[in-house]
Amino acid sequence: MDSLSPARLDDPLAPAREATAEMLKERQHNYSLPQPFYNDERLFALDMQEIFEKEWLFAGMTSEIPAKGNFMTLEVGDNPVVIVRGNDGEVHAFHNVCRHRGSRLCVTDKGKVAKLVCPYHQWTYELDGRLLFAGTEMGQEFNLADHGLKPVQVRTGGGFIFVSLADEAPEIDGFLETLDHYLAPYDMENLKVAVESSIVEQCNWKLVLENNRECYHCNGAHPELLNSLQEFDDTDDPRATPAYKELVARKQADWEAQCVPYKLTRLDRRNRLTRTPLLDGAESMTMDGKRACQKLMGQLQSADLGSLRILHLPNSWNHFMGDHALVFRVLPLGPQRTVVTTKWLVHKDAVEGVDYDPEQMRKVWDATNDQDRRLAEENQRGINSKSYQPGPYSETYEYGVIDFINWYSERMLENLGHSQPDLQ
Ligand code: 3BY
Ligand code: FES
Ligand code: FE
Repeated sequence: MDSLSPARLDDPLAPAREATAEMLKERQHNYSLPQPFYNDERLFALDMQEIFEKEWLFAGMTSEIPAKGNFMTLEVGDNPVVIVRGNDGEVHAFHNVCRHRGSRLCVTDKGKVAKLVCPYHQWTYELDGRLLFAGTEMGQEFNLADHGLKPVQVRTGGGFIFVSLADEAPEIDGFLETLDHYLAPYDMENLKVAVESSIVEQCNWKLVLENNRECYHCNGAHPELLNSLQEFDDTDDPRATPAYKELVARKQADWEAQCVPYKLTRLDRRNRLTRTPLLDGAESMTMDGKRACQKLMGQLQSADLGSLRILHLPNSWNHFMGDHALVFRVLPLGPQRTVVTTKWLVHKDAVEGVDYDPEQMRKVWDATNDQDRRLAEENQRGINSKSYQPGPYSETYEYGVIDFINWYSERMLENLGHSQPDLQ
């Protein structure tokens, strides 16, 4: 090994690794995390190395790259990634880094190319990552075959694309099969993005997830969302009322008859799927509860399908209604900066201005995202105070947050080479 290889240098994060493991072992269960988890540079670097570079991350939808040469890009911390539909029709992913001098290769969010051509000196790669052309000036010894793009692991299921920068990524087959099953009615290859938004939140990524995992704040914060959303999504929720349970039983009988999957499924503690009714009478998450797109997704005959909710830790939650779907992707930018991308999906043959008005469709979640951004940013500002100390989560209202923090803590400890102390 080269004597200057980073593996031979001291790990500058070594003290932070030990301190992090100690804090996690000693943390008070069912309490928010100590301050450094939300604002420290070293903790952020560990989150990127140990969580975001090791887990499967939601990247986008297969319908966004329908034809060969269609690509999309994303940044996992410092790691640019490109996902491309190959000549073989398969989805490939690579480090978006040229093998010449390391320039970023694809510089737009999305596009379509015949080959991947580096903007710097025009080295040219096939869609499967092979280097095809490097000019005539690289000398006799130069071997194209040694300079292909570095692959990134990629898997698809139910129209979702996941990437992992890990050498050995966690098992994901069960989740992909479950997604195929739940999303079969939506004909996921035949969707399109009707609206897309990316907002940068001035807060740690875990505060975005924590906020999303509870509806304790909904009454105070989300008047538009509560025109259609039930505050809980599970009949086992300690707050579920008899009226909610009766509504669920009625709707589940309808869904059963329509062969639409609905059962609550949890996999590997990272993934949770469930179909839950919206407020009685509402068929979509819109200001008035009416459908936002007249053409339903897939072959669906009814829009009265509630919302199929899909959670994928660490970086995605989703809502699928009958007329449109919402997919959410969270990517950390810094210890106190996170980008949240939301896409509104409709049937690819739905016609803008005829079947749907994007301005109407986006209203509820534009408002909700902005409200959640403010809440998470205020949460961050208070946490940065020298007076902050971890506070207790409610076991009835915030069990989703408890689950997320327990999962995070367990993954982090395991990846740091420690095991999680028993959760009482
Ligand atoms: O609807 C959601 O995606 C989450 C869950 C509860 C509140 N929040 C807006
Ligand atoms: Fe890509 Fe030179 S860095 S061709
Ligand atoms: Fe919210």
